[in-house]
Amino acid sequence: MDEKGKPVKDAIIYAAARNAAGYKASPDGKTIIDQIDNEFIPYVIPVKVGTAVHFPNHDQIRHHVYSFSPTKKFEIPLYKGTPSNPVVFDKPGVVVLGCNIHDWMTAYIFVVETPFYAVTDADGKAKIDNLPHGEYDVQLWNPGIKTSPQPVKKQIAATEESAEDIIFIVNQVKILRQWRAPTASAGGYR
Ligand SMILES: [Cu+2]
Repeated sequence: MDEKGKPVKDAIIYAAARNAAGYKASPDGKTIIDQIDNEFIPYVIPVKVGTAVHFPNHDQIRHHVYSFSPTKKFEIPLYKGTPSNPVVFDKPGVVVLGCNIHDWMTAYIFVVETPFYAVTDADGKAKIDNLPHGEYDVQLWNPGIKTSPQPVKKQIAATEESAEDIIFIVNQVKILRQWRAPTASAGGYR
């Protein structure tokens, strides 16, 4: 929740083991950021380092996907359909996506070194399932977070029987999303 107690949607929580040398778990399934009705879906997505992300375009018009973020710079020039090669995110950090044609199209890929993560829903809640035994640092990130003076971090001990509730109070700035995608009722493109 934020300082006023309102739920914070689209926040990523992730748990890093305090003692593990590294995780063997590899990302399961295919990771996709879709383009539907001139928006990226989902708006925020956590992925583990090394994950290949596919960027299919399900619109009838072309999009031009890019990132200038130091974590991963890339672009997929104007295209329709599914590009043959996914993009591999090989460093932890934030990647901000944009589309060269549609300024309002934005999404965030948050690359982490752990496979244990979840994204908060409209109620501001998220649940990390199947955490193996151990001690974890649980951290939170979302696009509007102010991380100073300290990143948000809490320690938990996961055991077989227990589920632990953690509440994060997030100090954040409001993200102004410039424009929405045009809708039929809004009269098309601006
Ligand atoms: Cu576009």
